[in-house]
Amino acid sequence: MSKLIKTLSAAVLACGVMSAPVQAASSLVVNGTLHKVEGGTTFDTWKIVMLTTGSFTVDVAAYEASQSNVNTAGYYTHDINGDGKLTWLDPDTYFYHDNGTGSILASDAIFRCDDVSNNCGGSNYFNGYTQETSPVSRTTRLQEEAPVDGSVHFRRDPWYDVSVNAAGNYLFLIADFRLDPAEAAAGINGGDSFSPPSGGFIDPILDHADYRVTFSSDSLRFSLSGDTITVSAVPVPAAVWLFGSAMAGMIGFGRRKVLVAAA
Ligand SMILES: [Ca+2]
Ligand SMILES: [Ca+2]
Ligand SMILES: [Ca+2]
Repeated sequence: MSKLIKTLSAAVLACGVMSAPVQAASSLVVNGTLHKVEGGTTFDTWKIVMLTTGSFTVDVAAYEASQSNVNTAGYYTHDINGDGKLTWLDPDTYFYHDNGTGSILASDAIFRCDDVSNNCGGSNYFNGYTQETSPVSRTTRLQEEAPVDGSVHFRRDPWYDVSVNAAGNYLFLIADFRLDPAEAAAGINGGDSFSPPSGGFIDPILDHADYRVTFSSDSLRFSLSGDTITVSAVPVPAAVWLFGSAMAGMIGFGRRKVLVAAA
């Protein structure tokens, strides 16, 4: 075995030892349930720790019918989470700064996205942020894309691409339409109720509503611990570094031989 092949073999062996199993994945699905309580409805808060800048997609599926009125053409119901029940969350999502205190402050609100291509545009930023200046910005997907996003409602479930321009700690809030920053700070979506299809839907479930959120990215990785979602860059495998080093060594070795031969 030549010295070069031995070097490469050693690199591959080292790689086998160093590349520990990576838990982070290119997509992450979280599920939750919001509840009707005295005075309104609950909302959920997920922490998002952004270790890097980059882009990812947020895709919410919740409202378990294709239209909000049973008489609308194309109306059908679909049990998204397969629990045998139809529930009626019209999801409203928000990004906030995570101030680390456990309290949600209106002054930390960054943006809102309510629906596919609705209440998800330039005027739905808070605290003076704009699409251009926000540390986290988003661009809605379009209604005509909806058939592939896992949602069934014509637009109620938000679906958008997030651009993280500053690494840091953020909060992702999901509520029933709509959760004003003052309500988020107060801890309850005041006076809110879930919205079953109109037009004669019989005996709707109104005490709770379920949701599913899929985070995905071509260039970032997600991991979940409790209610904290950590988003990181795709790690460069140890094998790549070691192979690169070995190749550099080979090139240097080859070059020295040429120089010696030329002398
Ligand atoms: Ca269901
Ligand atoms: Ca919505
Ligand atoms: Ca409200």
